[in-house]
Amino acid sequence: MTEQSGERIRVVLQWLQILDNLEPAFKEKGEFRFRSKVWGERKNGTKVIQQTQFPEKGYWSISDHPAWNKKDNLNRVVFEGEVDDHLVVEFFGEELDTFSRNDELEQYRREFRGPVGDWIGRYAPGEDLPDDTPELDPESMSNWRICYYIERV
Ligand SMILES: [Ca+2]
Ligand SMILES: [Ca+2]
Ligand SMILES: [Ca+2]
Repeated sequence: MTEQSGERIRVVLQWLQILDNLEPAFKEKGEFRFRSKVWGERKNGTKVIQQTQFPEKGYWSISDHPAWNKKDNLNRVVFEGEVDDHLVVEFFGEELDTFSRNDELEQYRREFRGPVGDWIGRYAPGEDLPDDTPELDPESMSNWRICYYIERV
């Protein structure tokens, strides 16, 4: 039996943007921590899964002021590996609070199926629904937005 070989890809987070800092109105910045979970089922029945956490230590102070609420140029590789015809990209974010439970950002999840070539590209707010309702784009969530790309390695 020959080993069926998949395609090697990389998923890279480019930027994220906070629309609601999940803090009381007088507080300009929230303390954010993020993680990603990217996984796929292989044709041989196994699963590939890679999880990352960022920042590696502590948190990022991010404002939700429209002028400076973006963490740009992250270029963070959240997955690099071989896949066949299935991939799920998930991002999670939480805002740390000292005296109460941390607040959670809306969870991001997007599932890709079929030929890998169909997924290669950039995923950002706006490009799925360019005309009418950009707020319904999957990368544009209720309290944050993300942009990443999937590329062949
Ligand atoms: Ca909070
Ligand atoms: Ca806080
Ligand atoms: Ca999009």
